[in-house]
Amino acid sequence: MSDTPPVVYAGPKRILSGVQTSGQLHLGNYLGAIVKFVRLQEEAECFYFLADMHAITVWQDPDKLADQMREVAAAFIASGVDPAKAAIFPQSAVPEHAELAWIFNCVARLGWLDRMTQFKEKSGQHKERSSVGLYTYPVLQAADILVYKATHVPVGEDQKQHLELTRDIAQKFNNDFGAQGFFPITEPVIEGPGARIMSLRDGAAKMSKSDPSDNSRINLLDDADAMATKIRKAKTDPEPLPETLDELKARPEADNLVGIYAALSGVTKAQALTEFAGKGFGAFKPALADLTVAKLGPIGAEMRRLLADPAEIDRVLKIGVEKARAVAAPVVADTKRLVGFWSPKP
Ligand code: AQP
Repeated sequence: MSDTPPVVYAGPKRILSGVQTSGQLHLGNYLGAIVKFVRLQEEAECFYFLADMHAITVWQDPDKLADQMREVAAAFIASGVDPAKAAIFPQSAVPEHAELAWIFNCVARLGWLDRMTQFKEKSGQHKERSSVGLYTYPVLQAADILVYKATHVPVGEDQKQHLELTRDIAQKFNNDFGAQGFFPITEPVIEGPGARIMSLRDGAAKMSKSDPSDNSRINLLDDADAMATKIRKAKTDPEPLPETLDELKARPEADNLVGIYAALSGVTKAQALTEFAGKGFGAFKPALADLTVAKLGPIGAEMRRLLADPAEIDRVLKIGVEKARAVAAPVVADTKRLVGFWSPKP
């Protein structure tokens, strides 16, 4: 063993996250990720990308993909992400993501990817008919993060395993190429009651864009009536809300609705329970619907306003691409040098 202490990453704090451009954004994306994007932009340099390359790991209509991407951009901005503070850009417009992903494909081990539960869930019974991209998706995700040497990644709990893979890839790259401290060992930012929002129809399933039932999720572009109706119809049980978190945990649907209430009002689940313990869903659901409409209604309205001027969104994205490439290009150049790729003699 060498006496030299391991070199730790000494670069600046940087935040990176992305959202797939695969359909309408929902409350889970908002509470699990976008709310944190807004908070973190005050703390460090931020890069928020529109994950169109991840989106095409399953079929996307080419006539709709660019508009879906603008919709996610509009959701970020309408929620309070400030393009003057954070770079917002389409993943496919920064080729360094794909370039680094190939190198990482050669660093990551098959056994690591075989353990990824999201691939198992998304490929279901049809593994051999899934795209190769769906399988290597977490490797591209590692490249998305490390191409900016991001130190912190705000995500929902479903992404925890992928973040662990990113850390493994960074560590193995640093070891293999004698470059300790070159890539940071990125920290996930997963916290609070919004980190895992469940389907309104099934407390055991994650709220998801790809759930065939629209009633399972609140979309950011739903109108007030649709939001209130979905909450009114949300699956629950006949009991009044309990006093303790332990009792709540045993009732997944009630737990989810209380979690949504807590996350939207910026309190803990325990605090939300003190307000509603002993009350039935007849009292709780209308309060939750009012809160949801009050929080998300203005975001949907602002998204519609922004989407009416796609050229303005594109202007913001072009600036974001420039900011992103200015950081990503030198990281890829350094990575290629470490790998030993050719560069012309000066
Ligand atoms: N239900 C959720 N609760 C909390 N956070 C969530 N996120 C997604 N669903 C929830 C977080 O939102 C960010 C963007 O996710 P994504 O759209 O890139 O991918 P996803 O996790 O696969 O989201 P969906 O809605 O489930 O999409 P589909 O159905 O297309 O797979 C991430 O930070 C994620 O954690």
